[in-house]
Amino acid sequence: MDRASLVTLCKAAGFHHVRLTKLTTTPGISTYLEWLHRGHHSTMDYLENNLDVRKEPSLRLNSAGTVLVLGVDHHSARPPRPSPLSGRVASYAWGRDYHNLMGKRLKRLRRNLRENGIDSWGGVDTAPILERSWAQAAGMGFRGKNGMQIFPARGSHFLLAVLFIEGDWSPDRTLGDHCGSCERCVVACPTRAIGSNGNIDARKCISYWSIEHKGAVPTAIMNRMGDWFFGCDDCQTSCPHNAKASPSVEDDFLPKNAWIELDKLLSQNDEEMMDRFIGTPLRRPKAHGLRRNALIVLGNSAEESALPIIEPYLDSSDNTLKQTAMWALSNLEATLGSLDHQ
Ligand code: B12
Repeated sequence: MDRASLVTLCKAAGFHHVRLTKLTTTPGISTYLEWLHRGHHSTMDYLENNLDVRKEPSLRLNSAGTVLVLGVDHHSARPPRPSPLSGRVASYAWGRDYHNLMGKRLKRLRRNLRENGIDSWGGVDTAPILERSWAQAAGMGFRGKNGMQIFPARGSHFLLAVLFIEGDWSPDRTLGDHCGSCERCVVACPTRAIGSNGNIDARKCISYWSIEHKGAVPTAIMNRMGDWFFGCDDCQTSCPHNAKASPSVEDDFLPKNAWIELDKLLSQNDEEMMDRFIGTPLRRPKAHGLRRNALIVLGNSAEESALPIIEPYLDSSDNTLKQTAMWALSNLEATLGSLDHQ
């Protein structure tokens, strides 16, 4: 198969961006190991698994010669806040879960490649693959100071999948730095999670605490979460390359869950909550994590009407929810008190 036909096959499978690079030892693996060594992955222990494959993907497919880096745009404009008691959701999670969406496309692509005699191995997000390292090597954007892969003047609102395939094709060009002296993301990060070289300390990242972490969130983080209910996009919305991002063509990424009305959410039982978010990333923290996040946002809301929604959780038999409610109530009362004195 020639290169153009390969790219056409990827696009026909539903990937908007396709880049190729040669398979080598994973570039950036030492950065990754150092990140783990410093404990920056926090409780995400699964990131320590299969380090041999992360370093040498050829261990899974020793006949592979090329890395296909695939991207799907998910951007659309944020709709207005529906009510004062609403929590903000990171844009990648506004619609359908990208693991399902891109996973299906990957399956289709792999089947088509196999029909052409090309074997492959890869994944979306969860496989032991350093996706941004390969994206950086293949020129699927450049690595920004916020750690995101960013297309110059087109932005970072795209999600990645990586496929290791048999055969050799000419590689795409790696992109150089387009951040220059700009540090808007570093300044915009509410918790100072962005270190040098775009390394994110997950122990400070709101995305980690609101999506991945189970249990109580430290007070210092809750104080800074503002209205972020699920994930955080501050390091992306502050980036000038995202200023003119064009909307995704995917109906599945339309902003269905850009805001969650927290009073309505907390009136639902766990089962209703989970049913409501079937097929979306919002199920990841489970009902317990969503309740915790809702209480945090209400505690930061400066809205008196949030008080009676928080109060019942002061008697919760669940320690995390009880502690979070105690913080939320005292934070909210302090804010309302200081507003009264203005
Ligand atoms: C764990 C994880 C998280 C963690 C940790 C984030 C982090 N920065 O590491 C948490 C939960 C905090 C998180 C948050 C988010 N995530 Co996340 N996450 C991942 C995951 C599963 C692994 C990332 C990882 O390995 N981190 C470790 C660090 C060290 O690696 P890295 O930042 O990817 O950098 C690599 C390269 O850039 C390179 N490198 C870095 N510096 C240097 C320097 C040199 C000299 C060289 C040679 C190489 C090099 O080496 C690094 C290691 O491979 C990937 C999917 C995957 N399998 O890769 C998604 C992924 C990175 N996440 C993604 C997204 C969308 C997000 C969020 C935007 C979600 C949100 N809105 O809340 C935020 C963004 C936070 C941020 N600014 O990075 C996308 C990013 C797409 C893109 N365009 O870049 C990915 C790729 C998922 C996907 N399949 O699309 N995430």
